[in-house]
Amino acid sequence: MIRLPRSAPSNQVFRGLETDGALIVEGFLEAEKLMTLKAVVTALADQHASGASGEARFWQAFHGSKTKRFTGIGLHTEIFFDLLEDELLQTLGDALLTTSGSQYWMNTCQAMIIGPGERAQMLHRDCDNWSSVTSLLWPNCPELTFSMILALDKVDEAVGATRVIPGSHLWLDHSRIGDPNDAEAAELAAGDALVYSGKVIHGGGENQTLDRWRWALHLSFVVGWLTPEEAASHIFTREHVANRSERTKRLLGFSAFNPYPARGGRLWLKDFQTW
Ligand SMILES: O=C(O)CCC(=O)C(=O)O
Repeated sequence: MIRLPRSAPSNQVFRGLETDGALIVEGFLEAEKLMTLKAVVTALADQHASGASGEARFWQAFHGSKTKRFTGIGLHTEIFFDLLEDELLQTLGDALLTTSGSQYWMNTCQAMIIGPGERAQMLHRDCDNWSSVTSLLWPNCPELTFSMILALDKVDEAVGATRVIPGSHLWLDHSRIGDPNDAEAAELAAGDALVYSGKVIHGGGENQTLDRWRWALHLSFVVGWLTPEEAASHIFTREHVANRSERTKRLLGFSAFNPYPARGGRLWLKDFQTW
């Protein structure tokens, strides 16, 4: 898998995504912020049980019965907002997600803490969250979403590193879901990030350990004309975003969608007005 230092020019990262569909950015988050973020997520994890409670069987299996997942990280730390403003993520988002419309949302930001004994997650493409679009347009589907998995601690294969099939974003057959034997574990040092296209086949790894958790944070973005996974504007209040940038407001759903220069109507309006 391609590995680039955080200092690499963003066009190299972009090219890596184009060729492989996924790559590792080493040292994505600086040590001090990483320590704070890890402390916040660890404290929150204590308040969350493993498994997807009260959900349909598919989601129980998809999320993992021994895995803790939770959102709303930005209610507890400013570092969430720093990530939204991150220069590299902004450059990638602008390059990848604005070809089919001028704006995009945060899709979700969630802790993904894979517990000891968890089975490997099924391989999948994140863009199939919107499968009614992907199944119609594949293989000519625009990029709908891209994601980052940020390691809050060392993430090795044994603990459940994300498994990726590099190049699978270019497969012509949408029904081809890949062979787990072809997947590579994206091993990360604390602070490294796996960045990947919504089209690339991947899945959380099996946690083969008896007592180690896979500490990671997922952050993803989605084009502005689709509904994001997480209803951020129902999690954060107007006060949370009042003094923040237009970008952050837009990412979290506190701003209308204007499709200019692509064709299409304005969306997410208030009484026919953009806001
Ligand atoms: O936990 C991981 O490494 C990946 C999880 C994932 O791909 C997902 O839940 O969509």
